[in-house]
Amino acid sequence: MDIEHPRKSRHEEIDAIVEKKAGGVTAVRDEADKYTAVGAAERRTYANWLTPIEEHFVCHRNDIPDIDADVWTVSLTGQVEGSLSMNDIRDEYPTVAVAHTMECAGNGRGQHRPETGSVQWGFEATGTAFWTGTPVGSILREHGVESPDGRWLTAIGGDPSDGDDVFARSIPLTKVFDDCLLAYEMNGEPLPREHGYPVRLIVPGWYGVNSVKWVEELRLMDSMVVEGSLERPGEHAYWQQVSYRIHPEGIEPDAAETIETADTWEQLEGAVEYPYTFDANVMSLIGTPDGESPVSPRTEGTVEVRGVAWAGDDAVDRVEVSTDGGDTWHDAELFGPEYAGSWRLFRYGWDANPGRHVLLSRATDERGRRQPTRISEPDAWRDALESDEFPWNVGGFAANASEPNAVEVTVHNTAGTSSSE
Ligand SMILES: Nc1nc2c(c(=O)[nH]1)N[C@H]1C(S)=C(S)[C@@H](COP(=O)(O)O)O[C@H]1N2
Ligand SMILES: [Mo]
Repeated sequence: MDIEHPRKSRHEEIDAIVEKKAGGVTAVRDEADKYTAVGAAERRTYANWLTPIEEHFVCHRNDIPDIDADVWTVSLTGQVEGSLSMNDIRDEYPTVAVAHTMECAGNGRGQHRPETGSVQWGFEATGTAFWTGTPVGSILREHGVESPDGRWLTAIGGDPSDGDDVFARSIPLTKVFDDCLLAYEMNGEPLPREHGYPVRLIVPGWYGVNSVKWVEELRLMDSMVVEGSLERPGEHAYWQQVSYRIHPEGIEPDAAETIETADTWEQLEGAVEYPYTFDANVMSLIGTPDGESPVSPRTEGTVEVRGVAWAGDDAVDRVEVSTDGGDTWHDAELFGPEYAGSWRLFRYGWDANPGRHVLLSRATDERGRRQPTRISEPDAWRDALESDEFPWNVGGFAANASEPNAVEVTVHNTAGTSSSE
């Protein structure tokens, strides 16, 4: 889908968000000029567990809708029927708060060579927030839906489309019953407009695209959304079946009604021919040192290397740090808050010598899957995995290679000497 005349308001919207977030985020290059995309402004965001709203990335395709929460409703359609006001959502059901590491499936796209189109994210399109809201499972049970039965729930955004596509994403009902929520608060604040006000879906541990903002309809179906699934005009399945799929150049993936596994890595390993971006692949980022200024060891002689590591629905089992560009690796210690679907902090006491060093981190999840070293050449496709590489793909999705996220650090003084930092 090509939009030939991007709207002027794209830039106004980006400028307004950057200004509102007061230096916490910056605009990200988008050649096609189609997205509102801002990312964490500094690597240091990834030295802390909770991402403040002002440092949390924003990504969406359409204009932010102007919504009056007093009259907004979420309709239940398909195999379930109902209509919920914001008061219903807030007052008629249990309230939960979940920690969720949200990563845009396009995070790391800018690391693909040759470049792929769209938003050139480095590593800044990820963050962890607390989201407060109502379990979608409670709403569905109250409306007579007893069990998943292999079905799917399609969430539809109320954002006006600038083409004729509808922003609709389908989530397996098992996942919905497990832990999905309709969120109306972020880090204890009312949901900001750009993050989905007044209500959004949160799919814990899954790529950001699944967490539909400005939700206006939840449709219970036997299959994922395909063209013709919805009772409304427009293109229904673009965001599910065309975009956000992982495939090599020159391929137009077929639309599937259902798939065996939503685990993105399992799909990449061959379970699905052209994978859908659902749960997040194992990934890690160093937050400090951030490479912006030289560091000096603490009195006992070490520099603390600190960062975050996550693995979607899976737990992080291990994080290793290299301080010599990947030649040797050392186990880091995991610490801090531990919640399903959100990242862990890690730290490593680095015995640092003066000079310039290249620092890397790589995480392994509880299933033994480790971040690959680099992104492959364009034609490798799946074979890349066997050479410890992530398959270059034309949409630049789900990349989790360690090397492109390296940080170059200068160490000034050795232990015991005074520092003027
Ligand atoms: N309705 C709607 N929901 C959306 C989008 C969108 O364009 N429209 N973008 C998705 C994508 S691609 C991402 S990465 C996340 C980003 O959420 P955030 O802006 O709150 O960080 O929202 C998702 N939800
Ligand atoms: Mo995204």
